[in-house]
Amino acid sequence: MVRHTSTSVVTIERFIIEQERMFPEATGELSGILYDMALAGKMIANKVRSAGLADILGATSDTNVQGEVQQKLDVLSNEIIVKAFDHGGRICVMASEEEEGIIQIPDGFKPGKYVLLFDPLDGSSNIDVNVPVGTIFSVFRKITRGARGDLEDLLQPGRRQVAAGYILYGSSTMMVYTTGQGAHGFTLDPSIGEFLLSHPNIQIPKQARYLSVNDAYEQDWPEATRSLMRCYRGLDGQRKALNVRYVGSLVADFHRNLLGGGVFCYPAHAKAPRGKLRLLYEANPLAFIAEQAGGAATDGYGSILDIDPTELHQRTPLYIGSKAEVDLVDRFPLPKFVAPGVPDRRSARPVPTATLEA
Ligand code: AFP
Repeated sequence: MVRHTSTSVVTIERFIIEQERMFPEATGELSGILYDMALAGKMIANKVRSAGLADILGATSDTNVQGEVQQKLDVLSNEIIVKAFDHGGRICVMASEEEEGIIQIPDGFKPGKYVLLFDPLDGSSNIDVNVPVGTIFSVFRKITRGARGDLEDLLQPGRRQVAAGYILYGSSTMMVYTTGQGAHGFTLDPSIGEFLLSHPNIQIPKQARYLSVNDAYEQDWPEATRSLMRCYRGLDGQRKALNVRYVGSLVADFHRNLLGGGVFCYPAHAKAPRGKLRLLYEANPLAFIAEQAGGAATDGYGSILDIDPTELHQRTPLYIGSKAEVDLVDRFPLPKFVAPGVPDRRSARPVPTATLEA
C-alpha cells in the first residue's frame, strides 16, 4: 500500500491515467478532454484571481442569448474553453451557455468523437463583489454519422453523459469530475500549478444540513412549492429545519451541499415557468455528479438525467442534492409548467450507462 506523504501526492493527471487503465480499450481521448478542461480551468482561475487588478471587471455592452448582460470574464472564459478544445481532434462540436448557436470545429482541424457543452463562468454577476464563480462542463459521445457534429449530438439526455464536472473558483480552486466511476475532487496547488487529489470518491452526506433557495420568488411560487419549502424549513412541524445558505452562484451552492449535505432548489414559478437554470450546461452535469455521489436531481417530475432535450438553451426547474431531500419533492405534486409549443419529453430510449471510454 502506498503511504501518501507530502511528496507522494496524486496529481489529476496520474488519477486520470489510473482510471483510464481500468478500460483496456480506452484510446485516451476522454482523458485528454479532462486534462484540457483542467488546463482551461487553471487559465480561467488565473484571470478570475487577477480580475480586480487587470481592470477587466464590469459588464461589456453585449448581452448573451438569455438576454443577460455578459461580464468581460464570461467572454474571456468562453474563448479560453473554445480555444482549448477546437484543435485537439477530440471534440466534434461544442455548445456554450454564452453562444446562441452550436460551435463547429474550424476548417483545417480534425473533428473528434466527443461533444462538449459548457457554461464558461457561471454566477458571473457575482464577480464584481468577489463571490465564488465556476465553470461547468458536460461530455457526450457523438451519435451522428457525418464527420462534423451537429445539433442532434448536443441534444442528448443527461443519462448518456460520459463525463461531467465543474471548476470552482473559490477560496481555493477545485475541480470535481465524474466519468461514471464516482465523483472526485482536486484542489489546485498554486505553488506548483497542479490539481491534486483532495476529495476522492465524494459521497454526499445522507443527513442534509442546508437548504439553498432564493425565496424572493416565494410570491410567485405555486402552493405546492411553498409547502415543500415550509417542510424543508421545519415549519410544518414534521421535521428539523435545514439551515438556509444561498450564494446565488450555482457551483458554490452545489459544492457546499455536496460536501456538507443539503438540497439546492430553483423551482419554476409564475414568471419563469421553466425555472432559470439551463438543462444542458448546468443541471445535467451537476445531476451526473450528484448521482455519482449518492445524491439525486429532479425537475419535480422525474430525474433530470432522463429529460430528452429539445433546445440548446432549454431551462429546467432544479432540485438537487442529498437523496432523501430530493425524494421529498415527489410528495408535493408540483403543477406542470410547460412553455407553449415545447413538448415536455422524457427519453423513451434506453440509454447506456456512462463508462470512461468507448
Ligand atoms: P448569473 O451567471 O447571471 O450570475 O446567474 C447565476 C445563476 O445562473 C446560478 O449560478 C445561480 O444559482 C442562479 O443563477 C441565481 O439566480 P437568482 O439570482 O434568480 O437566484
